[in-house]
Amino acid sequence: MQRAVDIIVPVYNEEACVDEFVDRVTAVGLREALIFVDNASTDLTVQRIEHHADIRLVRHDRNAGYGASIRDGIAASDAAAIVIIDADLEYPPESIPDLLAALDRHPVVYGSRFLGDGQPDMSWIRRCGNGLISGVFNILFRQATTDLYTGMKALRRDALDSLTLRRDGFEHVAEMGVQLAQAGHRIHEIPVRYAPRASGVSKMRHLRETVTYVWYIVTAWLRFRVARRT
Ligand SMILES: Nc1nc2c(ncn2[C@@H]2O[C@H](COP(=O)(O)OP(=O)(O)OP(=O)(O)O)[C@@H](O)[C@H]2O)c(=O)[nH]1
Ligand SMILES: [Mg+2]
Repeated sequence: MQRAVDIIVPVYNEEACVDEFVDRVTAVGLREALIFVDNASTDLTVQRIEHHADIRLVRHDRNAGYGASIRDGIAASDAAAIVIIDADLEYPPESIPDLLAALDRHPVVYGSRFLGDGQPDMSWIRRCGNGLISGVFNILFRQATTDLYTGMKALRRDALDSLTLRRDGFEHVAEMGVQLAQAGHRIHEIPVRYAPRASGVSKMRHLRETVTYVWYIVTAWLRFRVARRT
């Protein structure tokens, strides 16, 4: 029987977060929906996941990138809907039911860090980078997102089926947003409470990443315009 939902969790060197993450997803009654995708972690992440013998795990034998992890998680699922959520507990697993509730009315629901009361605990450079990425995306693809680069979202199968994802790295996020918009989906957002990672090490170079993603969005828009004219 088709599952109602699978929760895809990309994970790379997050040994400190796995147990708490599993406990918190279990507490909201969604443990059996979990699919971890390990991206060739070099710490004890895999052992921590395998300790929970009932939980599904997809493994990469080399670090294939965040986008490749999401693709492989999607390929491992035939559920009617998927949730994608980072493993590092920056996004609360307790908000997954809220995403799923909104999915009843919208095929695509993103959890926005910028819609709640007050501003998230985030440096100004990250805040500006996020604003720039979402702003450029909104203007070019006629959307109204506040947080395109959120690490927490949910998609119904009809929206998933409109995607042909190819990007291996974090530009996957821009690729998914662009393809959803091109397929005519409106990205609906709900507020999620964001807390910067309390454990593990940040691997992001945010300024460089922002330029890369904005460039991806602009060139995708140009290609889309050219394709529509020919
Ligand atoms: N950085 C990184 N994360 C990966 C990779 N593969 C999977 N992940 C997971 O993807 C999720 C998002 O990655 P993060 O490094 O937390 O990205 P971020 O939230 O923008 O950056 P931080 O501020 O460091 O938390 C986490 O659950 C990672 O464990 C990878 O190759 N690199
Ligand atoms: Mg993170």
